[in-house]
Amino acid sequence: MNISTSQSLFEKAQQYIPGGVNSPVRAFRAVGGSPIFIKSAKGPYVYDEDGNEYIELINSWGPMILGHANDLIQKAVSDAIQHSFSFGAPTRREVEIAELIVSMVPSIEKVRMVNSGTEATMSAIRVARGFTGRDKIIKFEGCYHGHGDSFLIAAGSGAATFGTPDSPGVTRGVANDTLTAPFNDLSAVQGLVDANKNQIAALILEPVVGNMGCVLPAEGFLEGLRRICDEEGIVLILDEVMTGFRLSKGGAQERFGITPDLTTLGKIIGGGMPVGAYGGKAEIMNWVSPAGPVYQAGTLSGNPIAMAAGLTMLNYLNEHPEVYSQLEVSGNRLVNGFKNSQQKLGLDYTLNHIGSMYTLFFTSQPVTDFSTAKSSDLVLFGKYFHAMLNRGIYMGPSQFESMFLSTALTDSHIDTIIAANQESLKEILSI
Ligand code: KE4
Repeated sequence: MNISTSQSLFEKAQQYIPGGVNSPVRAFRAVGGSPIFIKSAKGPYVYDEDGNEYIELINSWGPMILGHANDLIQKAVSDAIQHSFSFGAPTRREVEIAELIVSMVPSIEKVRMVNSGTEATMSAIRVARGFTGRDKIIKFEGCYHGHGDSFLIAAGSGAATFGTPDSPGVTRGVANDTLTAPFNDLSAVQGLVDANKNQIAALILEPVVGNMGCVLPAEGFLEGLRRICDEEGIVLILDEVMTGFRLSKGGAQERFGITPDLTTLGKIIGGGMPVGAYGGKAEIMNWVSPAGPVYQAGTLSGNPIAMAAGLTMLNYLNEHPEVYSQLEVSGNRLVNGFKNSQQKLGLDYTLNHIGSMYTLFFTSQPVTDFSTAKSSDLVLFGKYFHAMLNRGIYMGPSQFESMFLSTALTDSHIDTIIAANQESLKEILSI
């Protein structure tokens, strides 16, 4: 496959941009080789600068749940830009999207728009600290909540990919206020809580983890966290930047029947434009400036163009619940196809899946937390990634990521992915 234009662009990019990319995981460091530069996308396809077509499973790391260049969202954005781009003043669409989010996610009584998932999670723990008057937070090893200092402790996603789960530049003071526990380990959480009585402001987690690869909550885990937070006056924050509006209309919290105190959102909420949000109980959110004393602000928060995209996306998902049943069918079709191939080839790699999220781990251990995710053979994953890429399937370039399906994938696309998976496994294992 000719990727010479991408290669020359990457050469040039590295002269001006750290690592040649504006977000580390894009650099293919974990899988080797030179990243492909995307020129355009439509539906289930992305096209690189050399004209190669790929069926894609990244979907911009989650936002493109309806596929790329969705006609409705494109029209909403092109209509909105006729009226300029940004005012730094309140606009109608911000009220409309807030009202819609509150109706779609019952635990959210008030919501604040920001520009990224990182801003959402940073702000959520700040308001939790302000509301409780406490300093410490609990996060889980392998969970990723963006690049805010408090979260770059045992972080997942790109931080795990590059072996910097504890990034330089994060001060000891900040690190001391972040306690970590293994995902799915309730007793470890109880231990931290007992050892830090009345000091823990918030507990934050991805209810279904995407950022150590896809890892599901064990039976009773989420309920146990809710109980502990209720007993201890700890703010339970579900980071649904990835799962929000993906695992159901109301996100993972609706699917698993858990009511958090705060929720963070991103990705799908912007329809591909830079949007994040945090929201939850009014008694907590009313601590956010200017209603309350916890300061948080943003020049482009609620940007009218981004709101046009996000509002169109959320309205569509709200009015077409069949999107979720379609994604369940697609996810099951893909995973059953992968499992059939593994059976045929006598393999037993772990395949974690829920709805339109999945990860094939190159380990035969059940993957239930970060340490078991790290038992995967990363070299083999790198070979698999390139074998799939060479067959026109564009996956996330890291073992510690979830793949995402969109409604633009037909059965034929899914069957093509299944066939490419089987051929790729045979190639890299020489079977
Ligand atoms: P952003 O700041 O990247 O918009 O969101 C941070 C974030 C917060 N919470 C969760 C659960 C997330 O998954 C993310 C970002 N996800 C990664 C993908 N694993 C973004 C991809 C990247 O870093 O380039």
